[in-house]
Amino acid sequence: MDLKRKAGEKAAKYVEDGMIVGLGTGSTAYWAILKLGELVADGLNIKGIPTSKNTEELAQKLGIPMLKMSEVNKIDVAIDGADEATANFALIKGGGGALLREKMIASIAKQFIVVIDPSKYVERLGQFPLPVEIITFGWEITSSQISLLGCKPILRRGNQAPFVTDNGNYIVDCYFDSIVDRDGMNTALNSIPGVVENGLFVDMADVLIIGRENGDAEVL
Ligand code: ABF
Repeated sequence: MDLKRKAGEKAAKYVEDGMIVGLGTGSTAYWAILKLGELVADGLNIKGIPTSKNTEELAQKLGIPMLKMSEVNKIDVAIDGADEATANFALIKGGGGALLREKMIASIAKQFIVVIDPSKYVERLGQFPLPVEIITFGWEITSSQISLLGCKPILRRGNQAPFVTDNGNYIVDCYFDSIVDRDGMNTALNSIPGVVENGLFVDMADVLIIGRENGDAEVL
């Protein structure tokens, strides 16, 4: 079985009847949402909070009832992917462009479950460029301020035009050699005027599930 699928379906097992579930974005969280769709069809009573418009469309197609973020103040379980994850559950997220809503949902989840394939499991964060969501106004200035933190920010583009997030903002993908002080970097980035949020998720994940070739997915 596909390693992403193994991880995603394993995560779906953490969801119980009556829960409010954060539904992540990306091709690994996809499998958890697909499994939840099957369980809902079999009578599981849950409400989903999607982290992106793409996920909202998928959940809608699957018949998973949803709530708006404004209708909840707590989430029981959030299931989402990541671009990099370390043994102490530090994450880089945002390759899918949904990091702001993902971080908001992860921050109010009682249990935040991250699902990855083995290629995302790294010794140290930073090989993957760190996505940073910034407002469009004066984005060049914001980007140059970010570069002073020791990285090379590149405006994310989709077929020539700048990529625009579900929140109407831009993303710069920031190339660091490596990110040692994750807490410090998270704070430094978010204190730059014009930065909305960044893809460093530090001390947020509760469970890390890795799809493995042999046997069941590994749960850390
Ligand atoms: C999303 O999942 C993003 O935060 C992250 O970039 C992406 C990983 O995608 P995939 O699971 O497709 O590798 O939550």
